[in-house]
Amino acid sequence: MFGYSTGQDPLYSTIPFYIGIHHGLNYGLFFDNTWRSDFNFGASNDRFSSFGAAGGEMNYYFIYHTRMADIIQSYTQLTGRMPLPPMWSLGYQQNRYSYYPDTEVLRIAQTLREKKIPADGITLDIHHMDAYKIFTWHKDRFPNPKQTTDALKKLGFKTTVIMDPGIKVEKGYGSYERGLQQNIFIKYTDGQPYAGQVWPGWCHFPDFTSEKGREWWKKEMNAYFSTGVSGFWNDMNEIATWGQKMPDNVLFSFEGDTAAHPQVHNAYGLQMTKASYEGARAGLNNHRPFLLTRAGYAGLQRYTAIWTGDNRAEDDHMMLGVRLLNSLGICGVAFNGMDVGGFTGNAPVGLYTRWVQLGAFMPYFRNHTGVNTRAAEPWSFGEEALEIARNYINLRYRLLPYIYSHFYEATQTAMPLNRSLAIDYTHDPKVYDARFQNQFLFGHAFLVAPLESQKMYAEIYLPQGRWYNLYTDAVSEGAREYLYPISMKQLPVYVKAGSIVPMQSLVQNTTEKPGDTLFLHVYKGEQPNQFTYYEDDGDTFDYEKGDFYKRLIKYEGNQLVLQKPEGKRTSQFSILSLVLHGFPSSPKAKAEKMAWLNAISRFDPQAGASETDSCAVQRINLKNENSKIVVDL
Ligand code: NBV
Repeated sequence: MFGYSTGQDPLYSTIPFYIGIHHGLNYGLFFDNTWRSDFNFGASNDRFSSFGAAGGEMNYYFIYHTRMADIIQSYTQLTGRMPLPPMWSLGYQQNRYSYYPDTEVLRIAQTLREKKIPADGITLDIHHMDAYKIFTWHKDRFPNPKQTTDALKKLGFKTTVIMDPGIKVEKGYGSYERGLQQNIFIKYTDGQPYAGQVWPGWCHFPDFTSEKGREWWKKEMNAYFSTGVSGFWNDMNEIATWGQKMPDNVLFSFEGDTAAHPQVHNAYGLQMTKASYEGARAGLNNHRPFLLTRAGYAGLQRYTAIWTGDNRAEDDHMMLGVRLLNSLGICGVAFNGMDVGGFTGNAPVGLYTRWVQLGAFMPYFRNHTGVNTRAAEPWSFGEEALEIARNYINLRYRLLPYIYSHFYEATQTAMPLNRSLAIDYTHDPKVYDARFQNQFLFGHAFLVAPLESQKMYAEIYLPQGRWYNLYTDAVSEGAREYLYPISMKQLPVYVKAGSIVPMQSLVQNTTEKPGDTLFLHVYKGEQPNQFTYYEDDGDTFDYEKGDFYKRLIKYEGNQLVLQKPEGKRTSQFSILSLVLHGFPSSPKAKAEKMAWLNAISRFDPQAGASETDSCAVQRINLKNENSKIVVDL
């Protein structure tokens, strides 16, 4: 599905779940069937919707709740929730198909540092391998992989490698020989292993739907652990082969209940991510692995993040991508992303800039581009684009306490980070208006309005409530449409009144300490609100043994209440700086807030803080502060 079209369906993954909204009611429907399935909405003159599959049982779950968030919660009670991701995977990721040799990878990492573009991850695409053979390294391009990943670690980067399912048919290639010997490849009905052509030439494919196949894969992954790799990217796992459709008479174990391709196709990618996640978890010594996949099925969130594959460097792909991510969020997959900048083709500078701005508000933030495209690193589009990209990536890093706390929420309730407005404003018809359908909330606080790069005017709908302009603090009333001129330098973002947004000082990567102060931004509002702040080491599974710091923060009327913290950990921050937006202010407080607003609006001084906004700042010492704190606002 290289450079798929915007109307193309299906793409790579299958999640047979949807939420129906009509007659003022809403329900979820999960069709638990891996066969090729069809969902038919609106093709029956709006009289009814229908769904069905080419085989299997008519096994579906009807979920009713009044709140859409509860439907998502119930659906993920059935299919599972995501584990906490490693903190580094929430930072900026630099990709290309492909960075090689090792010196080029290091040059990219070094340049990100020199140009002060915060980043945490670098990804090695298929050219890192010897003749595209999975679990190998190219001898000339990466003669000493451990040395390379160590050098990257020193610079504050984690390395992710691509792992496709195709195992090259080649005598003497260890993985192939062991696979044959252990009889783990999928087969035709006559017992001959199925062969398909991919990068390495003819390949066999492991049967991830058998315990034996997964165990084999996990052992093969050992090849990577000694080389210091931290992330694993499962690509081509639909299974994709050159111009071929896998025949129906290919058999899979299907967990001991042998089944043919049409029944298994949709589940194969999921089971590959299961093997990869379990392999990585076993091999990384208590460090949390990062997994990324292209294909999957309902429940993939238990093992992996997902991205939307080979999009095009075109405006409508950026906008479609936003809707795909919002849909994935509704379907329980909170950790999702798209190729920022577009995979095929060359983004013009305006499009690239908009896309990076949006990337700062995507759960997984990766810049990636195809093999024959122009360079797409943030410095490849001129000084102005670089400055804008840097500012939004900076904002992303400042927001990490907010983002991480929301990931924690996703592990508990599956509430996604990127929230279609349909989740909170389900019965407001305006949120389904084609003019506003791309708008979304990033966490509970930010409303993001994606706009095509050529647009000079923004048409925005703010749902009920009051909304602060992120850059100026100017307040707009909700339940209204707005139309105003925009600049390329700023992506329209609003903060909902009543929001609680924890932020930190700027770091260049997530291993750097963000100083001793947590900045807690509170936006005055009429409705009470609460937020669970969550912190842990961001790296290991020790949180499972209570090594975390969690604090419920409540905002009500004129009081902010920080409940007694839970967990064995002390916060990494010893000072809490309250930055109050929309409250009566002292001149000193105003100066601090102005400095802050100007910092985030630096690239567009015109749009900086306005003198008219009121604000306040208070400092609270968190050291040894283990009980409830009440602040009068
Ligand atoms: O491994 C190469 C690419 C990868 O960069 C891309 O992100 C994947 O979606 N991969 C597809 C293989 C096919 C590229 C035409």
